[in-house]
Amino acid sequence: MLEKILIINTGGTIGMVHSDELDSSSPLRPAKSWREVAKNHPILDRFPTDYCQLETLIDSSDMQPKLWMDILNIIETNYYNYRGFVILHGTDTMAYTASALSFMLKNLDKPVVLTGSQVPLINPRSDALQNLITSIQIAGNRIYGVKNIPEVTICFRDELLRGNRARKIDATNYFGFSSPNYISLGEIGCEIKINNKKVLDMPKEEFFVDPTFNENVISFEIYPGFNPLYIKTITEAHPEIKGIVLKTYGNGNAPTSEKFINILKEVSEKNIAIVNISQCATGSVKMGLYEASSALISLGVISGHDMTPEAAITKLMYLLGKNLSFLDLKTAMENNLCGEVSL
Ligand code: ASN
Repeated sequence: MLEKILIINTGGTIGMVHSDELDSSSPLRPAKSWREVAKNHPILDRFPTDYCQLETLIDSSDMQPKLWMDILNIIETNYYNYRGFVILHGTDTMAYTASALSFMLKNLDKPVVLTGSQVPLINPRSDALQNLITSIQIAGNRIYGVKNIPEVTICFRDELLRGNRARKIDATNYFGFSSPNYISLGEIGCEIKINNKKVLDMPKEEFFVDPTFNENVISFEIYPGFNPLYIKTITEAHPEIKGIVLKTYGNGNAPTSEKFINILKEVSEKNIAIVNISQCATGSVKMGLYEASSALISLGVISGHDMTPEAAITKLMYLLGKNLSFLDLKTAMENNLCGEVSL
């Protein structure tokens, strides 16, 4: 039985130090090495882990699809040597990385748990230690009596969330993340209680990495006064753009003006996929429920249903990388790939 968990460090607050060691109000930057920050926590040596890190540790604001490929490479190379994987990651873009990995790690049959913290591990009041140790225990599953969770998850504070359903919702408080349209996979209190019925089934086929990706996607959030000409101008100036994620109102409603509709028509005639997701924190796009979304249906706008923006953007990038026909792209986008959407 494989005992060990591989910790993959990408950076983030969890391993940060103050740029001026003597000034605790100076900006935080990633430490050069994990040892530097973990040395005061010998308890971490008690867990059966190996450690590796990206070439450069980053604030997750610098996360890039290229680094997702590096993470995928590490997982692929080490997949059969470890019980599970814990990815240390900054909270700012953790939900994007979790979503992207969920689409590209196919037939995952072991846990990939992302975690980080709101306060660096070196700070005495940090939330890092609890988040890290719980993540190691979840990734180590049977060793610690936790069910095997064959998914990409985010473990933060007192919840285990499906990665492609999670959002960073708080920049200050320790709970940090939520999964607005899907129930938590687990509650983390004195015990770790897994909501078994909500966890993805074990895959029947063999694991593989599917790293197709086309990042030429742009996202627009509409608001009263939004000038649709911006969509036209930007897509004309950048013909490489292949997909738009449009954050609309409520159930997927958008302005009905001729100007707005005509511009979307022009854009979709250029084979740019337009995905409709809601600005609301919870609930789903239901095009056709109101007249204010009926025209979008006839333009071939794709429904993002109740996907998070992070899931919709990374799923679109992933599917665009496959050079599908428009119809196949629309079908794949509107259907469930790995638990990211409720139908
Ligand atoms: N800026 C940090 C990051 O995303 C925030 C954090 O990790 N709490 O890397």
